[in-house]
Amino acid sequence: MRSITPALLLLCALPAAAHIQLDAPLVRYSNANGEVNKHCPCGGGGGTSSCSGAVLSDPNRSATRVTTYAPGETITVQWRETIDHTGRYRIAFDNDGADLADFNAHILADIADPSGGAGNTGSGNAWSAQVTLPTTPCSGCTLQLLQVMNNNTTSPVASPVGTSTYFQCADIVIAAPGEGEGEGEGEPGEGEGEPGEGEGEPGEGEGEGEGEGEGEGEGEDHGHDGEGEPAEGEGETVDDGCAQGGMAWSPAALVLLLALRRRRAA
Ligand SMILES: [Cu+2]
Repeated sequence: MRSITPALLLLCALPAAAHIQLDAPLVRYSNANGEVNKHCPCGGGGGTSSCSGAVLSDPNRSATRVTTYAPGETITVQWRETIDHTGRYRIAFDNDGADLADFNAHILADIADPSGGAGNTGSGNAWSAQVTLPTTPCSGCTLQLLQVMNNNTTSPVASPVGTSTYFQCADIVIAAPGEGEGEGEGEPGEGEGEPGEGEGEPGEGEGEGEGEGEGEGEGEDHGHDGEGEPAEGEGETVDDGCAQGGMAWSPAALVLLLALRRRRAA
């Protein structure tokens, strides 16, 4: 037996292999440095893999590893089963934070995880599932993926409490296009459309730049939005541009500014 113990310890100690790795949306805790699966409810932080302790929430939301979706959007969740276990996968949602009770109350998908390490995509151990997000915007919401090791592939998991489970979470935001972060730019944009036309007034830098963009038409909107329709939405259109394509604005603005300067020079 002595010879076995060291071997088991070695296996358990190998940190590199996770049980599940959430690839999309971006996971809260990077899997780059080893497994982050064993703490209820998000894999890292406190809590136990059986959710049996006092910790059933994880307040460590990431400030930067966040993915934004539109209300009611259907998204594709992708993950890999890096250590095979038989049971269920469950994808759940919490509209405010990461609390097990809330995840249990808002299950988006529950999928059989048969024995064997094959995924459901036809590509190795890769899995994917589509889920539809709620229609209510939220700024601190969380998506949770569970690999429940209960050898039961037929019964959905109402709660992982008491069952050996592996966890991953993704910090997300649900925002109506247009509401976005509403950066400073957003508003100018709106104040706008008309000014744009009224416009020409050359004078002021950015304000106008944007003004014109819209005034004149969709052409430009598309330019920074990438999305055609918005052009008509007027107010919102503009917002879209700023909220989602913040970076796209710069080139457009620069072009306009350059154009203005040339006019002045001319
Ligand atoms: Cu295991």
